[in-house]
Amino acid sequence: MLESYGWSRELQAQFDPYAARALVPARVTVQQRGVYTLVGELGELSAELAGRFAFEAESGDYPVAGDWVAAAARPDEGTATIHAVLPRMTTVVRKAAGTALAEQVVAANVDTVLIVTSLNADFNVRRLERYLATAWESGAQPAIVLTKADLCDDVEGFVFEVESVALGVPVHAVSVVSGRGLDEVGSYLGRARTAVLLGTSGVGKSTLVNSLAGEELLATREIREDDGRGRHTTTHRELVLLPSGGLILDTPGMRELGLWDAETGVGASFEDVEELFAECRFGDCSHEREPDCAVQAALADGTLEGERWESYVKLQRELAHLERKGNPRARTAERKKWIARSKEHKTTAW
Ligand SMILES: Nc1nc2c(ncn2[C@@H]2O[C@H](COP(=O)(O)OP(=O)(O)OP(=O)(O)O)[C@@H](O)[C@H]2O)c(=O)[nH]1
Ligand SMILES: [Mg+2]
Ligand SMILES: [Zn+2]
Repeated sequence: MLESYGWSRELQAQFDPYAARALVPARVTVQQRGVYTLVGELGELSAELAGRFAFEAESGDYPVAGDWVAAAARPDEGTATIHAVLPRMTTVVRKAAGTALAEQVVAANVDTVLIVTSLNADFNVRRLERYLATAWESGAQPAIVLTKADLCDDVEGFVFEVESVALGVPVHAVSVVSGRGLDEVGSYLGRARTAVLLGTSGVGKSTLVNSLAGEELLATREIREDDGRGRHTTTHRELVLLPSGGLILDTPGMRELGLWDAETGVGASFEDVEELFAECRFGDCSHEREPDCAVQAALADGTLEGERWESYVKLQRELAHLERKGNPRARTAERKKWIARSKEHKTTAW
């Protein structure tokens, strides 16, 4: 059971001290705000952090999907309490640019980082480079997956272009419609091998997981027609055990700040704010007084600073205004000003 999730002798050695405290080893498969799903010998358990752990841990120490943890299990209730995270073999971290922000760990103990981009969208070299840097720093091996090959007239040209940016990194063109390239992706997913999918919303990450799983395990959704971008269908990180015996970790696509990202290359300075939107109950939440609004919740518990939220709202308003005036130069200048200012608070970018 544990072995099929990648348990090893090395991990067992690291777990030994906890065994004496009547804790059990388990792997984190789902990570949502403050609630985790664990798998272990006792099956699936819903877990929270031990108070002491939460108190002592730095943010980067918190468990993430893919982590191995030592937990006190209550199998009758189907619950557990996480007391420790075992040392990570690889760590996928979202880069923090600027100053104050602690780095965000996205996934742990993955063998492969699959960088997913779609063949029917604009190819963004800078974004690819950011993902590649993240992958190399994780300790895992990167590979690039170009999805929706069935919608592209010049797959070879695209592959060539990507290969010339990502020297030495394998590039796979795939389509869930024609089945092209699925075996190649499958080659990273042998028994107990773990891969994480990283890529913008709507590129087809969850669809790929379903296709490899041979069933509709995860929700997927048509991308928005107005701007060709996804809508954050996936809202949490989830590790899925495939029939091949491999494990694949689906993640919510990071929405790019479409207006400025491509132009300035600064990256989405407000990604941490925009990421919250995926967790609101309503897709069209205005983040004012809707029920289950993640922004309001984050403001209430202090994880989002009021000042930062106001900056974001103000920026959107000003950009919309400049957009209406149709003055591209003023718009670019405005963005730069805001980006500089937002960096004084905190900045995240891939
Ligand atoms: N034609 C075609 N469409 C695809 C392919 N793969 C995915 N799609 C479509 O792309 C859309 C978005 O797919 P998702 O799997 O939801 O995208 P995602 O990357 O998981 O998006 P987020 O969860 O928001 O990060 C869906 O309508 C899929 O049917 C493909 O190979 N060919
Ligand atoms: Mg998805
Ligand atoms: Zn909201």
